[in-house]
Amino acid sequence: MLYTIPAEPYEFTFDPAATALLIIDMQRDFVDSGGFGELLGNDVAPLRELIAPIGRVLAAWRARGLLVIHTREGHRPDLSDCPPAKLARGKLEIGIGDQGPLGRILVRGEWGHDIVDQLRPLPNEPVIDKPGKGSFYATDLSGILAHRGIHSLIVTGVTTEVCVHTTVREANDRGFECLVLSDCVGSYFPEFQAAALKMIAAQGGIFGWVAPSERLLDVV
Ligand code: C5J
Repeated sequence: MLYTIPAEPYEFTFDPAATALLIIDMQRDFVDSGGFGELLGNDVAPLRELIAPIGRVLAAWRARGLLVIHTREGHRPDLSDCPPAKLARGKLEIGIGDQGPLGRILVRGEWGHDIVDQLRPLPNEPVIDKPGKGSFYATDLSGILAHRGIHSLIVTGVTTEVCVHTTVREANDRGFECLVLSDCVGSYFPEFQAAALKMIAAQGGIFGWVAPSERLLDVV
């Protein structure tokens, strides 16, 4: 059965059975006090505001028995999958792999690397550990989506202009139709949030569609 909801730049039509909810990088390192995001000098409050609306979409999606996929940005403890350029970037005093208040920053298995309690994955929900910003690069996401017959993605998470955008662009080039939920993606920078959302729906939906989560919750 197909559903159609109002969106920018025009209505978004999807088959729930062929659609996955993607929750990108809702990790303590990005949204909690003491995490990497805050150590970089950012205010994490705008990102914490996403937990409630994402939680509502997650609950609705789970209630329908539909596919939920979570991602986490991070690296092996020996950092062998982290490009030296990424490690060096920013000339940071405390950066990837270093000990921070929430454990070693963006290192798999550490407290800060994991997803916030409120959005904790269920055992049947795939968690994609990605070394990059995009969710497709160097991961098995393509295979998981192909095996489930997924061709549309409902995209949520952080940050809008970095990992959300990179993922949506990767997905778009692979033929997926992406709906980005405007109140379920967030940035540390309000001006980036506004521009990043505009860029997705511009030029006839060059990367996809944008709508508030209530439009989706009206139908699922
Ligand atoms: C960043 C992300 N911002 N998940 N990662 O470095 O967007």
